[in-house]
Amino acid sequence: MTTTPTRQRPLSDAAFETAKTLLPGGVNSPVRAFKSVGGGTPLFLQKAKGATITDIDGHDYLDYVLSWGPAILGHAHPQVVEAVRETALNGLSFGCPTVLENLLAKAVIDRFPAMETVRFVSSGTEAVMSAIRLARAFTGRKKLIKFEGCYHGHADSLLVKAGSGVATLGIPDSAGISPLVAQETLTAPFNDLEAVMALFEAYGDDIAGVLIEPVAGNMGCVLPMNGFLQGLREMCNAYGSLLIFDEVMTGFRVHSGGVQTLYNIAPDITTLGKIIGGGMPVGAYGGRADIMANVAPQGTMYQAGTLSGNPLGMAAGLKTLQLLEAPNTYETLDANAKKLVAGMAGLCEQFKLPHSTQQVGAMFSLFFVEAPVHNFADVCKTDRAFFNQFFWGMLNRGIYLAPSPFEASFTSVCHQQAEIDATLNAMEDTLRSVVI
Ligand code: HOZ
Repeated sequence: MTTTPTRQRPLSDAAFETAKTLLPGGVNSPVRAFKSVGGGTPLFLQKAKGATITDIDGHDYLDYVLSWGPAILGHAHPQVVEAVRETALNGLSFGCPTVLENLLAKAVIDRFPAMETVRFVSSGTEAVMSAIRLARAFTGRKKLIKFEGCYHGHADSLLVKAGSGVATLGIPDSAGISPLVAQETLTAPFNDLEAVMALFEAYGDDIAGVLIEPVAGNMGCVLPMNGFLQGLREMCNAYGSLLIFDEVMTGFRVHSGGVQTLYNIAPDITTLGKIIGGGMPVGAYGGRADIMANVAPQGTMYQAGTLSGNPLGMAAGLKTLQLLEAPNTYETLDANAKKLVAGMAGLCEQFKLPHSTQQVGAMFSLFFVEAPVHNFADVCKTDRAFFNQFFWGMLNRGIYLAPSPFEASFTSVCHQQAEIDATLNAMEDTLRSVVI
């Protein structure tokens, strides 16, 4: 048995103590605080380049969080940074239309054929919040179906049985939300078409939309079973409800055209975020032109934003989408992620650990549960104490995995054979130290 190395991080410890006096919990977004892995000082970063992040104590880590998804080209890609720099020289924000918005809109529509027109906003939360308002405006109905363990940002009606930080912190439903709002959100287990059918039978005439992460990423990475997404499409058609794919995490990550292209299912509305901004704050929602025609000023569904379509976000997003068009990008991302996940599964077998791996394109999860994992209840069978030991063992060996079983991990074009080997070596060493 080896001993677990511990990285001393005195500057990070001090920064976190200061942060706790200034910010609730010391952070600006809950999962960053590492409460999910038993607390301790989170990473305080100084810089990032390619697949590597560097903390303020000077330690390097191979990064599988990648800013929670956007950094698919690796951190600080020189051409993305240059696009932002050049754009910034002409002004940071105008609150007026720019040609850059047309260019990014065209790039998105070209890749997502179900998005006939698109509206840019500043975050994934804003995109989904607007999409459900649009679904209600278009159908004249109130209720929404979402899935247990899916997270769609922090809008009131979506913090019901949500994943990500809400699941991590064990908060069933956020405080501060009117029961009147929450009662319009119906929930079903992921991958359970019968449960969705029961909701349609009970409330069908009042269901505005079905909202789903078509590959879940906020309860860890959980794939849809064969026929599940198609079944949702058919039920929405039968009841006149809109199918809304939240591809904030999966858009441009699992395929240039998202899960909907990979599985050939056309949603009515799509939401995007993360990669679409290339590291800058950008979100988007879009869909069928007759639905989008309801958005103001063309229609009466109001939604606005001072920083919407801001030039820096448009420039970073556009350059990122262009660079992702390089030949074989997605094939290589998928092949490398498969190698990594196969290596992880092999080590779990070697150490006789219950495990289930899920991966699609450049996102994956390793669950310490007996296979299969199809929904939130399955993910909740994770041995949390073991997960924590594993997470810290990896971090202390320079590998930063998602700090919660309820988050997916990500790879980038910079995660190649050398990075995979280093990760698997660290994992073997970690398992030697934590598996008794
Ligand atoms: N909602 C993100 C995870 N699914 C976390 C965002 C952050 O902390 O930056």
